Amino acid sequence: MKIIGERINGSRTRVGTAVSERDSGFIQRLAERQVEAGADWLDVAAGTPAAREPEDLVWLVQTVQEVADVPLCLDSANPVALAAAIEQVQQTPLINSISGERARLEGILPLLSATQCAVIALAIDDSGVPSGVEDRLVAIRRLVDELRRAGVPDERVYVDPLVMAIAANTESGRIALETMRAVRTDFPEMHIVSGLSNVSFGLPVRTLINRAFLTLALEAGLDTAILDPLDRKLRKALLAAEVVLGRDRYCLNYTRAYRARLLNGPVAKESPK
Ligand code: THG
Repeated sequence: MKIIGERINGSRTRVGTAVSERDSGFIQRLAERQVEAGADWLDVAAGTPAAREPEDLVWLVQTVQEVADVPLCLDSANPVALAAAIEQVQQTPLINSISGERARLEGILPLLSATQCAVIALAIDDSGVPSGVEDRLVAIRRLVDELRRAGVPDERVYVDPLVMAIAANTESGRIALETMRAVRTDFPEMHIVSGLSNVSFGLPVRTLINRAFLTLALEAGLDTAILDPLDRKLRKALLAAEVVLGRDRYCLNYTRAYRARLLNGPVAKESPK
């Protein structure tokens, strides 16, 4: 399982302030802590109006790269901001994201053809997020056709089935999971990615729902998640689920985490040599 650290997102109040005040120390601490906690990519989202976004995203990319040695996940729907950010990256980034919406497709496809960037492909088109599994697969297949025609190899595509709030529709969890299974079967070379927080929106104790969803999604084919790597309980649920699914060779990650005291509270000190 690969992790995209989600915390550097300008839609969060504190991060939005740091972006507008150019508080590089705050952003860099967030970057360092997420990498230490195991993030494989850092998501960067400026969350500012389109006119400001290119400049803000470029600042975020430069600021984060001064302290973090992982690739970035460039989180924007704006092709101008994405193109400017791509010019600055030190490692091949993941573009977050493209969709079947015409304007976005036409703006972002050329960036993919011209570079080695990987891309997150959202199950959404000009008529919105399709409601059922079959409709969602139709949208995904159309988008996959466009990506393949543009010469983007399947292994560079991360399909995001877009999980919706269960509080709004009790079928939302099941629809996302079934979409994942179908994508895994139909496009075995592609990756499957998802954010976790939408699923629990509007319910109490959201982290509990997020953990249940993550565990089930892993089994359904999720290989990459956009989440908060600093959330200890989520990390523990993930480590345990990977052991159960046989995806942790020799249970090495799990036992390492145990020895690093990440799984339980403090344990007795080892006796001195
Ligand atoms: N798929 C893709 N990209 C995504 C998402 C997705 N990018 C954005 C989002 N979803 C994932 N990123 C975040 C970043 C921060 C928070 C949640 C998701 C967050 N949320 C607080 C909460 O949920 O309680 C509230 C915000 C705040 O603190 O103000 O922190 O699904 N491809």
